[in-house]
Amino acid sequence: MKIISCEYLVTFDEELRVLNGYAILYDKKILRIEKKEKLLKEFSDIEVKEYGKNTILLPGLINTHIHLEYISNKNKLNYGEFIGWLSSVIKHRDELVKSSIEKIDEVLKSLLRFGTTTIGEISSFGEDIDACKKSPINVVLFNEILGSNPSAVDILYQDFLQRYYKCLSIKDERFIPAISIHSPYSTHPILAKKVISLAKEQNSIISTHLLESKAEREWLDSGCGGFKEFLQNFTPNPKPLCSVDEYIELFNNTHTLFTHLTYATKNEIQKIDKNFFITSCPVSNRLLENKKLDIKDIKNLTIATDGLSSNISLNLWDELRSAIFIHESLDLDFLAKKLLLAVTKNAANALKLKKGVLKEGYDADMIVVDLSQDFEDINHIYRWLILHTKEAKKTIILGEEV
Ligand code: MCF
Ligand code: FE
Repeated sequence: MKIISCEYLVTFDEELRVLNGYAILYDKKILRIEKKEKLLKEFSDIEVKEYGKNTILLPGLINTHIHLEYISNKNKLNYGEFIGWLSSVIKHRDELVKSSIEKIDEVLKSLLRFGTTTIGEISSFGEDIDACKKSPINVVLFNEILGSNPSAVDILYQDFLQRYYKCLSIKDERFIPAISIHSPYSTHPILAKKVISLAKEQNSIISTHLLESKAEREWLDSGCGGFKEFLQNFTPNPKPLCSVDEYIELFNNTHTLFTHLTYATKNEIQKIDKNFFITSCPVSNRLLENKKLDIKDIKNLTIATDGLSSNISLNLWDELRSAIFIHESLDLDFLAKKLLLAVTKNAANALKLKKGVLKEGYDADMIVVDLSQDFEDINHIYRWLILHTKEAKKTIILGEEV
């Protein structure tokens, strides 16, 4: 058992309490949150980490959607329009993945420095599994499946199963296998249904991309537009594999994160928000199609970076700062609080983890941030955190400093 204290504790508990002069007693879990003096008196002989003025203790950040197999991308991929980007991914995929693999260890270390303690990794090829397993970071590894050709379903499913079962065999408290169904334009419903029934059997969570481009909207609604031309490269006379409603329905009674939704209607967003989780990647959406999701009323919102395939940084603090400027019509303090909840408490719920809140019984995943200046008004703490934080002074995962 150890004790940690900072000037402020930003808890993200039910009342969103910000505590001053408190400390936390923890081992792998948060055991107690009490006034500092009281804990120090009661536990006089255990290790105490006291951080001084202007320091803030908060739950470790959770990035629910990231693609580590694409981290070597800088300027290979086309931005501005989705089909152009997708074509460039297909063109450069092999070289990008090959050169990314050797960098994953270093990037995971950098995430820990930033204060990210958990990631939802979208794993397209399984080349990220070993590095994720080795790292002290918590990983929910979403094994991706895609393929629109019904005659290839069996081969694709077998390849997916191999990766998924490899993950199951090395599962532990920090490495949790999950499933990613790429998208409605790339994945045949037969394949999607197969893995959804496996997800139900295994109680596994699912992640999927949906409605992130005008072309995807047009394609699913009417079978025309940019996707028709694009898909003709792979199939003669392509037709949409399902409608938006049919796609969403496939996921009924599953625990699923829907990512992007920038071209979803208000109605679709409400329906998804009621039954599932929504991940927004503001920078990725800015770069790929310059469209933002209206996040104001979304309840089950998580914010993520996506990969360096569509971002310039995997630092969640950078993403939150960008989101402040992208969602310029929202009140600063309302937005800052919403964004921080989206990378702590909501993100933990979305990944089905008992994390993201400083509360007794929750995992001791915590970060210390130093704002190095007295607060004029503690009510603005969320905005100052986002505007000024670049990395954590200390990162703790399951009670261990990393
Ligand atoms: O989230 C972004 C944009 N939307 C879709 N896919 C990806 C993103 N970043 C990387 N990807 C990957 C995806 O996992 O790109 C490939 C998939 O493997 C596109 S389909 C050939
Ligand atoms: Fe993605």
